[in-house]
Amino acid sequence: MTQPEKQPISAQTSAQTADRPRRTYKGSGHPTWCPACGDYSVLGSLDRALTAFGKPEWEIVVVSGIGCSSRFPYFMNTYGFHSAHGRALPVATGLKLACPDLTVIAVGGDGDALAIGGNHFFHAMRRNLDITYLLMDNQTYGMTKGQSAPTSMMGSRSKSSPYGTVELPVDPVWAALTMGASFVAQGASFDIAQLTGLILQALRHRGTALVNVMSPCVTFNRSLDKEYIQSHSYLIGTDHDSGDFHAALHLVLDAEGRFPLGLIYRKEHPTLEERIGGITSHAGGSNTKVDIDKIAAQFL
Ligand SMILES: Cc1ncc(C[n+]2csc(CCOP(=O)(O)OP(=O)(O)O)c2C)c(N)n1
Ligand code: SF4
Ligand SMILES: [Mg+2]
Repeated sequence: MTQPEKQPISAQTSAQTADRPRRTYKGSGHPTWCPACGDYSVLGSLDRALTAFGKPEWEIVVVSGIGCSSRFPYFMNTYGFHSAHGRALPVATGLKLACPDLTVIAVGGDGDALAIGGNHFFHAMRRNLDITYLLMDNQTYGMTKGQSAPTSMMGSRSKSSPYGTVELPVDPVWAALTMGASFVAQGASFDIAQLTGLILQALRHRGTALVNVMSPCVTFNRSLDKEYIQSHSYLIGTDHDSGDFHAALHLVLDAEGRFPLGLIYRKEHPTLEERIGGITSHAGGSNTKVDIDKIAAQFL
């Protein structure tokens, strides 16, 4: 694939895509995930969703923490930021506030999002910054070879819990809804068509959009496989009103303990950027954009 010419960010415009349409947002290198890892399908789904979204790659940044899933930015042809464990969301927050025109996509695993990054997860959900968050839930710490994670099922055995976990799991969907997220969806890595649609809706949503993806770790957690996910989930019906918060909570509290797949909740309200912009103008400040090339020139 032809790589785009490098230009200063300020000189690049969306119009450039008109004469050079992109076919992929994936990088040229082959991902280093294990064969059949669920994260491959998430990468493919994001690639398809971005193609439909239509922004050029230099207006997109993928931010991650640490973990197998957090290696994502290496496999993309967009800007990327591989940060520290649990810190994808604070980095994404800073980026979006500094460069509001960028499409910011945070990605990471269940450990990154809900253990070390749990604090950031909850506050990001209530702040409603205009970003998309792809959470790849494999119910384990894949990168460090299979310890129990906050989403691991109670009683499940792992290297760190040889007699079975004794803690209740966190449900990222429930957590996001109750912390005020304005868009919450859930997909499975093996259903690329549905996942692509959910990611596209998340990208188009104005506000924090969480897409929780059941993405099996075939090496260290074989109990969460396609068969398990299919038998413990259900597709959200077309009669569900995604603007109804109570109906969304009701979906998650399925009487048979199954988890919903599809768009669970969506309601637009002012974003963090808009609310901060309001404060800045009240305080007599300016929302003028900084000249990033000028700042970069001081250090390069
Ligand atoms: C501060 C810090 N603590 C611990 C680690 C070790 N560590 C690296 S990845 C990881 C967990 C990854 O699990 P998850 O976020 O679920 O990603 P996965 O590998 O499953 O995709 C841990 C504990 C670290 N890198 N940094
Ligand atoms: S260890 Fe698990 S999560 Fe990591 S790449 Fe392999 S299959 Fe995927
Ligand atoms: Mg994990």
